[in-house]
Amino acid sequence: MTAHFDSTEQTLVIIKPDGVQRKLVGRIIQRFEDRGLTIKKMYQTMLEPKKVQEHYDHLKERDFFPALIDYMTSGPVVVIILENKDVIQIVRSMIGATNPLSAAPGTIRGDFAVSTTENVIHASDSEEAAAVEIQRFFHEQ
Ligand code: IDP
Ligand code: MG
Repeated sequence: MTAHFDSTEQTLVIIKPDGVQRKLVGRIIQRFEDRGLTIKKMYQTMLEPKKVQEHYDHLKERDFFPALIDYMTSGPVVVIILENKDVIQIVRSMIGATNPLSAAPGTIRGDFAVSTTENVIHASDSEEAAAVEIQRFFHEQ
């Protein structure tokens, strides 16, 4: 195994329906390219409720879960694999906190979102999550 292979990591990003509807796709991708990250794969689709339920399984007991599923299936999303050394942590820091009160200005959520639910973007939060999510959203590609 080469050092280059060892140092390369992938993460899964979803530009959520509000991001696509508000025509933020170009500006969000620009941020990733400006940072130097590599876009490996990308497509636009309408998500099936079943796939969103799977994706947010860790939240299924929460009262906002039905609203979250409705929101995520309300319009097209853009699904992206980004690649770079340490890309999972880099992208999490670029998207900002889930709570809009904590999402720092300069982050994607801090610049484009004021809602806890409709917060423009998803990104994998660990190596384990990234592997599962890439398989979930790209196994047919
Ligand atoms: P993350 O997207 O920052 O990783 P998670 O806790 O994994 O945050 O939650 C997944 C998504 O569920 C959030 O991005 C947001 O759309 C929604 N969500 C999370 N917590 C809340 C909440 O307290 N109220 C409403 N929606 C929430
Ligand atoms: Mg999460």
